[in-house]
Amino acid sequence: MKRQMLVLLAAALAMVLAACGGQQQQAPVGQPSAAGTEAPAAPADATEAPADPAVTEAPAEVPTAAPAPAGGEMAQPATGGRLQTIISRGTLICGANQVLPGFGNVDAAGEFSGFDVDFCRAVAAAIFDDPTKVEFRPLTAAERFTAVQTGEVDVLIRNTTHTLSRDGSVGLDFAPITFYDGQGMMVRIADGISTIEDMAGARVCVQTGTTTELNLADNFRARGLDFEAVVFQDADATFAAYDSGQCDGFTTDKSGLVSYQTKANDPTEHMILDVTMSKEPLGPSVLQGDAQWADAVTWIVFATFEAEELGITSANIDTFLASEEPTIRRFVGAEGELGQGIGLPNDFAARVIRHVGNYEEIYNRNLGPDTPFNLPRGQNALYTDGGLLYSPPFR
Ligand SMILES: N[C@@H](CCC(=O)N[C@@H](CS)C(=O)NCC(=O)O)C(=O)O
Repeated sequence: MKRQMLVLLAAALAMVLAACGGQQQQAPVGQPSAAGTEAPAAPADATEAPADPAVTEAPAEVPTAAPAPAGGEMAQPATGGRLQTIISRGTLICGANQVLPGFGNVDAAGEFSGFDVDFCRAVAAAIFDDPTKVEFRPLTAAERFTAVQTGEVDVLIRNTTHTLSRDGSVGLDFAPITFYDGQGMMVRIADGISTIEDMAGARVCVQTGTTTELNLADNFRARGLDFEAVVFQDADATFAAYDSGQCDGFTTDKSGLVSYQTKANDPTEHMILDVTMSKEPLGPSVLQGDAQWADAVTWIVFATFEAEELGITSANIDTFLASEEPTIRRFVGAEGELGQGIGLPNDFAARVIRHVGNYEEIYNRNLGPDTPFNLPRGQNALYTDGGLLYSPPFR
């Protein structure tokens, strides 16, 4: 009965989205945006996503008998939820970025790579014991929330800031923050700009459908400065306009600035101001109302933090499998049934670490000293190293 109601609600939601086009309004290219009026990321009606947990939370039911994949125990989701859909399909569909080297990028051969992309692979590894069982769905800033709302993607892992409105009216549930970021500003060194205060009357290139657009207006208004936002729907077009001299500044998350600087005609001509214009905590999100699926993604992320804290890596994970230490035994699934409680195999964390690595490995592979970005860990260090990453106990 509850499931029937859920199906009806989902169908009604899909019809509303289809009727509305499910898209943001096209921002006029090259026009200043009305200050502080970022189009809502979702059609107004989509904000009525079913939120009654009594209706939408999957009850803990008998595990289904889906065929076990080669390599181990099958995830045991409650029937009917997103996790069951993914297992039946045999692949995870991950909403990703395709234009942001270091975070989410696609090469000429169609191969995706990046920090966010590795978290997609971690989720696939936990479910299928195979990090390749993931289909990447490239999404622009404007497209991303509709893709979650309509169920086109199972999870969105694409430099997306956790905000109240996205958690609330847009209808998402966020997993833990994987990258603590903040908005920054890129300018040409030759222009002699060293602070935002030097930018009175500046033209700033910014992508619509982002927190960036709103923060830009807030920051300049708070300083009493005039500016002209030159708004684009497309990220590469936004940067190209700046790079070709149409704007005095280009603003986005600092991670995005570092990434885009590598794409500039001459990266050495640009600098990133020493200012943080906002908090941009980036993390994976799923459609609100499927508590089990949200829990699964949440604990897959935590597993990468916990492994780093425990010193468990992709290279040494197998030496930990026979550990006598209770904390380790629970983490690798040698003891207890922690995975089962969230619909995953008990060794889900070991799978993630074996195939994709712990947080430090994921970070260094994509953003660390051996990459063009060489981003210091900063707030993205473990709490034991003065950062903000902290996993609750695996018990
Ligand atoms: N974190 C911000 C900004 C994320 C964002 O979409 N940034 C742009 C500029 S770097 C981007 O990745 N665009 C890629 C695209 O739309 O294809 C948000 O969640 O709104």
